Amino acid sequence: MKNPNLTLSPEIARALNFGTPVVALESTVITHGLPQPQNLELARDMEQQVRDQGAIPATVALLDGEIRIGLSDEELVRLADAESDSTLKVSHRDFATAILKKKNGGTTVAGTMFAAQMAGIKVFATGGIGGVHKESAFDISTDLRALAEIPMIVVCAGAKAILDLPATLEYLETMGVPVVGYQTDEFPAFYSRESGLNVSVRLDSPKEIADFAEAHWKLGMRSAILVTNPVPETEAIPKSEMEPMILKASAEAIVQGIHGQKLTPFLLSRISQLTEGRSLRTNLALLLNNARLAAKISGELKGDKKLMAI
Ligand code: PSU
Ligand code: MN
Repeated sequence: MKNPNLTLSPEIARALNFGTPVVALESTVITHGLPQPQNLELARDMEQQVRDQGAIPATVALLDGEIRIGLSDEELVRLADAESDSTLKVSHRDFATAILKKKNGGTTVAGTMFAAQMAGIKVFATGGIGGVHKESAFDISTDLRALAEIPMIVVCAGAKAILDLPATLEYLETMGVPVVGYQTDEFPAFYSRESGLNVSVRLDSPKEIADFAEAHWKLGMRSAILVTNPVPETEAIPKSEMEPMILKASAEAIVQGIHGQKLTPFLLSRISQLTEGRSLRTNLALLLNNARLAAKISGELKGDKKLMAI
């Protein structure tokens, strides 16, 4: 049954009807993850990367309390220009708040997966997923629950290195979420290509990833496939250089009592300051890289009606 709070842009509705490849894109990165004006440029560039690979970008967000799939350029500007304090960061439990209060909001990985699933989209590109935080054992991102429950291919550059990566991977294993390394055996750590941790399977082409997802879902599995795509070498920052910055930002968050939804945006912007913008450039590069790979994977799923009907 169609959800009255869900609105697809005409382009996305058409693409989904005709089986044209569609890639969902998140919007917390626009509203809370990146500074202005890089957030708007990035939103536009990610959409362009998807189009360049022959797929249609579906940026997901809340506008005036409506769940929107596929935004116009004007709408992207509205989201990017809004004060982050007046815009919600929308994960599972925040949708009803946004709807009731007619708010604008950026959807997190979990929120984007939830909405994209309602529209029947199977591939999604983001930067880095949320996970288990180091600052508090109980701060576990809803992203992990969404990955356990929503059948979708999620392309990321690993989990943000600000997280407890071993604990995050253990959680994904417990929940039966395959962690695919794209052309790598090692789980990438967002800013860095290395983490010292293993993925559950290495796959070397978009076609292999599409086939893997199909095999997983045909067994009756309902989880997402997490595809980890290391940031391009030219933009990567070695783990040894990132670690002291991460420790410093994390210690500051504890001293300042920052927790809950505000923690991830605080850590990202503090690390960007500490690296004098270098980590921001890395963040932008990996987002674009993930949009490209997601679009290629969506092309390999094209026309598979059985799969689209899951
Ligand atoms: N990766 C980024 N920038 C971001 C995020 C991830 O490079 O802004 C966002 C994603 O939307 C992710 C969210 O879902 O942070 C996780 O937030 P939390 O840890 O509060 O669940
Ligand atoms: Mn959290």
